[in-house]
Amino acid sequence: MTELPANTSRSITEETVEMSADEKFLFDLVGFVVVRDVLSKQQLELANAAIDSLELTQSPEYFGESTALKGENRSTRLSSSGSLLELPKPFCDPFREMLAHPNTIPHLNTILGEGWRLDHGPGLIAMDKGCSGGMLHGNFDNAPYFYREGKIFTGLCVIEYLLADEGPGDGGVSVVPGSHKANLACPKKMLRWERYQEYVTEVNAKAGDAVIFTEACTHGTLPWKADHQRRAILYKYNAGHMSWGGGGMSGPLPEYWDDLTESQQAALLLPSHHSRRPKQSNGYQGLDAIKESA
Ligand SMILES: O=C(O)CCC(=O)C(=O)O
Repeated sequence: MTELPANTSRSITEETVEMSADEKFLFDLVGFVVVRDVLSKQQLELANAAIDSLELTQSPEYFGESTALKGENRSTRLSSSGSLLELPKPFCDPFREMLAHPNTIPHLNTILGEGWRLDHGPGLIAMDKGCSGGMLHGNFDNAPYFYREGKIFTGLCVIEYLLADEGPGDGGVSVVPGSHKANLACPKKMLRWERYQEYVTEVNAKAGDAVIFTEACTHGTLPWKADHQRRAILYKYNAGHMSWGGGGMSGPLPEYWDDLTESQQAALLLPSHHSRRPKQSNGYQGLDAIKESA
C-alpha cells in the first residue's frame, strides 16, 4: 500500500510559495520568526500617518495580578476603535496590503497551509513610556503545535507588523522560545514575569519588520520603557481547514430555529468562532446576541 503523506489535504503542494528552509527551521525550533523589512518605506509612513490621524482609545489592561508587568503607570495601553481596514483612503491601503502581504504570504503558507484565513484583527497596540505589559499566555487548545512529515500543524498564528522600533530594553512583544512544544503548564509566576525572566526573550525588531509567532508559543508584553511610542499592528490567522466544510448558518434563520434546543442551535452556528461559541465557560447568556449576527 502506498504510504500517504501527512498533508493529505494538499494544503502545501510543489507550487506553494513557502518561507525559506532556514526560517522554517527557526520557526519550528523556537515558535517565532522575525522577517526583516517587510513593509516598504511608503507603507510604513502611510500606516503611521493613519495612526497619527486617529484618536486612540484606552484598551483594557492585561497585566492581571502581576507586580512585575505593571508599568510605572504613567500611561495606559492604547488602541484604535473601528476597523483599520475601513479607514478612509489612502489610510486603509497599508492595512489592506498587510492582510495578505507578498512578503509574509510564504510564511502563512508554510505555517498554516494554503487556504489560511484571517481569524481576527487587525488590531493596534500602542504604548507610551511607562505603560504596563501584559501577562504571558499560550498553549491554547485552539493552537496546538506539531510537525509531521515535513509539515507544520498549528492553529492561531500572529503576524505583528511593527510600525516603530522595539530595541533592547524597550519592552514590548516577548516570547518563551520553544514553549510551543512544551508538555507541562507554565508556572504562574513565570506567566506573571515574576520569576524565570531569563527564559523570556524580548523580541527586538525594527519598524517595518514582521514578528510571526504561533499562539501555541507562550508570549506576552513587557512594560514599555522607550521614549517613543510602541506601535504594532496584529493580524491573527488560522488554518483554513479549521472550518473544512464551511457549514453552518450563513443566511437568515430557518423557520424551525425556535423549535431547536440551544445545543442544536449551537451545532448549526458558523464555524471559526472558537472564543464566541456558546459555552457556560464563556459566560454564555443565550443565543439572542448571536442570532442577530447570523
Ligand atoms: O505584542 C504583544 O505585546 C503581545 C500580543 C499578545 O499577547 C497577543 O497577541 O496575544
